[in-house]
Amino acid sequence: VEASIPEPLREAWKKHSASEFTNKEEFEKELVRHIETTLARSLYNCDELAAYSGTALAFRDRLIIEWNKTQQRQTFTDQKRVYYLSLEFLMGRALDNAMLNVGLKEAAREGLSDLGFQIEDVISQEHDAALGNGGLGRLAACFLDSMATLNYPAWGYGLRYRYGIFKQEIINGYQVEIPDYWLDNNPWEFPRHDVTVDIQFYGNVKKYQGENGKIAHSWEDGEIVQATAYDVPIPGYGTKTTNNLRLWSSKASSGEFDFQKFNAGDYESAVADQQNAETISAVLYPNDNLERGKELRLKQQYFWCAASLFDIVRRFKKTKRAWSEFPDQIAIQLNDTHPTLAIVELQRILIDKEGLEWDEAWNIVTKTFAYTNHTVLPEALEKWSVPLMQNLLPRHLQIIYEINLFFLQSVEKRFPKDREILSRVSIIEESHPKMVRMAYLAIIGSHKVNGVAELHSDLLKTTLFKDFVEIYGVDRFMNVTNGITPRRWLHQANPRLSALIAEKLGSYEFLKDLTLLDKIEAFVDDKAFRAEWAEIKRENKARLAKHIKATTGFDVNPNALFDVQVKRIHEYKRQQLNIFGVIHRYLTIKNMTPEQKKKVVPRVSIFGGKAAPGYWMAKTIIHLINKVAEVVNKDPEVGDLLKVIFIEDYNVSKAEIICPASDLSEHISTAGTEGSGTSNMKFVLNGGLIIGTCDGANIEITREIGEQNIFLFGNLAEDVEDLRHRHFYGDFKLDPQLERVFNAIKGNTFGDAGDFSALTNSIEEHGDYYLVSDDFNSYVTTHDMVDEAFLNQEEWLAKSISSVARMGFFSMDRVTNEYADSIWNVEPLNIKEDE
Ligand code: F55
Repeated sequence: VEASIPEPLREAWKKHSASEFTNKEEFEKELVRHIETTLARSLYNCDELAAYSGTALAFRDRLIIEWNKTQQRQTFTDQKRVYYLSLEFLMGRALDNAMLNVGLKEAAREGLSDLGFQIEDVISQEHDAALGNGGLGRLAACFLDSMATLNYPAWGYGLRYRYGIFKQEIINGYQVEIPDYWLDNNPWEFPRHDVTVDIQFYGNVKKYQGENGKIAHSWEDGEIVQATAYDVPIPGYGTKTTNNLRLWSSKASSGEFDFQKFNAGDYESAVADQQNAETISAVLYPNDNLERGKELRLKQQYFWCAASLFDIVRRFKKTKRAWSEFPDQIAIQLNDTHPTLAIVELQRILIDKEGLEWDEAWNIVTKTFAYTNHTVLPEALEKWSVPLMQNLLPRHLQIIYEINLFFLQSVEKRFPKDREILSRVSIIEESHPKMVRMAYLAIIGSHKVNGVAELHSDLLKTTLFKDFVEIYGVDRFMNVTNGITPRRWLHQANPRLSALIAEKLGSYEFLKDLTLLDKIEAFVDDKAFRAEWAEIKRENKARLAKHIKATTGFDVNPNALFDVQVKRIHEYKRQQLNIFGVIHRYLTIKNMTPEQKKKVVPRVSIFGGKAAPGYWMAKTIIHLINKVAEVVNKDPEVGDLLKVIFIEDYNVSKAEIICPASDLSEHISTAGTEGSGTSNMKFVLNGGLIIGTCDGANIEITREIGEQNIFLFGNLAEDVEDLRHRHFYGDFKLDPQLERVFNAIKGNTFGDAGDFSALTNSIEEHGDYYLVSDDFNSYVTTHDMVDEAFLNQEEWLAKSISSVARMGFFSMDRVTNEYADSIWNVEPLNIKEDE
């Protein structure tokens, strides 16, 4: 408040307030100004990178102006805000998105062209912001886009990793990981060196007599690490709302601690402390759906939760409201269990720092938080060892025990005869060492828990969280099926398709209300429309073919059926099923007469995705794909009939090229294992058909687009347990067609069979946990039906068009409104145009 300019001086101030460029001429002026001053370059040394930086700076100025206004407006109206806590934000590139959102991409295209640059080349200079692993991180990014577009007052909170997800190179068929240092020259972040929080670790807890004679606790000594805020503006599409993403960076606290060391001449040890502190925000853990219980990961979680909570509470306290109003002003969404310590931290602040009674504080906490679960895989459920937590966060562990005590007492009261239930639902698992079950803590500390697709949410209620449904009632548990932002995943990735749709519908309004897409179904028989639709797909395939040629050296035929599986490599996602299917196809072609070959539909099987660096089976799958590619792609007997491509370093910007270019994409997880999947939605929205299991959101996609428009196969979730059980008791017979595939592998067709024995053994010898053999026949038969369908291009086109028409449900805007209405209870902040 002291920093505010006094009222009488504000006129002078306002006269010079920054203004925004609104057309090509003004854009060019800003661009040249930034290149010549901010970047200290000139027309004699302006390369594409400088053109990118200049363009980004010009658009950044526009975002900053609206960002400041949005934040002022949100502070002034002081209505309820949402805070989205996520350890991952998989943002991808920002410039193209910013240009489209403010509606000045065409002005920039022409301006850049006047000055000697092609906008596409300029855009592609930008380094992806890859602060995430996969679907969970990308969902967080889609949330930010929708929350801004729908004018919700919302902030994201995350960590500012120095290294995002590693870059993947394929060398001799193996994945090699390269660190992703992405921060140099990032114009999209703003350091807030005045917004810092001291975060405590280790130390011990002292009990003392409070003022009123009550026992109180204080957490003393230990180490202090400083959190510094870095803010990133998040523009909405076609709105002035520009929200904030706040990322925390760690460094040694500039307190007395290291000061003493410096004075004592212990320079080296002071620097070591410095580096130690910086390590906290150094690197994103590259595991998806696997939690490994590392101390540094727990430090990251607490560092980020504590900094964010301090910030949120500080902002709330400025309003001078009563504590009881906290949940009316603030909703906090937990993206998985990674931020669960925020629940404990808020309880600690309220009782230890603010002097509230336990019950009053706990009531506030549970009304504030809600938790989203993304997986039922047991290896992905977070558990932290009690000794580890005792050492790092002694006061938090006490509070967790206290939460557990009150919880178990209430359970005991309600189920007095059930002795078993207490150990089943206890936050503390009685193992050696004891473990804190973070998902249970998250449920107990939240008022709403949601899964991310119908089947997934049902499985949560009937298996993983069954006891909690009994305890709290079914109303605490709900489903919100995931979605995607149509801005990035249709308009930005596939501008021609977006333009064609806009032409038919009369405007781009569908980008704000995706259900309007249903109006294009009327054109499904329109010849010119169909031809245009087909031509756009062809062009997008040609663009991908060009990328494949440039990066792998392989030529692929754009008229072939492009069959794509791009996602993190995981046994449950079953890329092994896909590559075995490819080998099956290869062997089948090799056995054909020339006459038979003429009837084969040419295919390009395209794979992409990263394996967690320590996940050997996933790395073996990548290796096999690359070895199969080597053999198949140079086999003259096969020629154009089959090509196998592994696209290196799959990320958000590559997805923007790949999604619009698929004819068919694969979403083939073992039934019951994929929470939702979101790339399935991206592919269908871009006019691709999909082959998939009855899993995750595939089920709802089928319901929306119709069974005739999707290729479903495989066993159902309800039969999985029984099949696994039977395998375990020796009732297993390898599918005969899969046996032929395995024989080829074992005969060294794709190099040393020993390299792949872990993979074949997992199926033949170790119970085929993911049911690859059980689903194989159904899988290859369904692929035959795909070929058959592709032969009838007119039918295929009709499927493509009517599927897109029915995808409105999967807009992230629908998702965001559902969270807002049924979990957060927040309203949009509507802004007038002239404000
Ligand atoms: C990352 C770290 C840990 Cl410790 C655990 C999980 C992850 C992770 O990346 N999970 C993830 O991406 N989950 C996915 O979330 C998507 C969005 O809800 C779902 O669509 C997808 O099914 C699910 O696997």
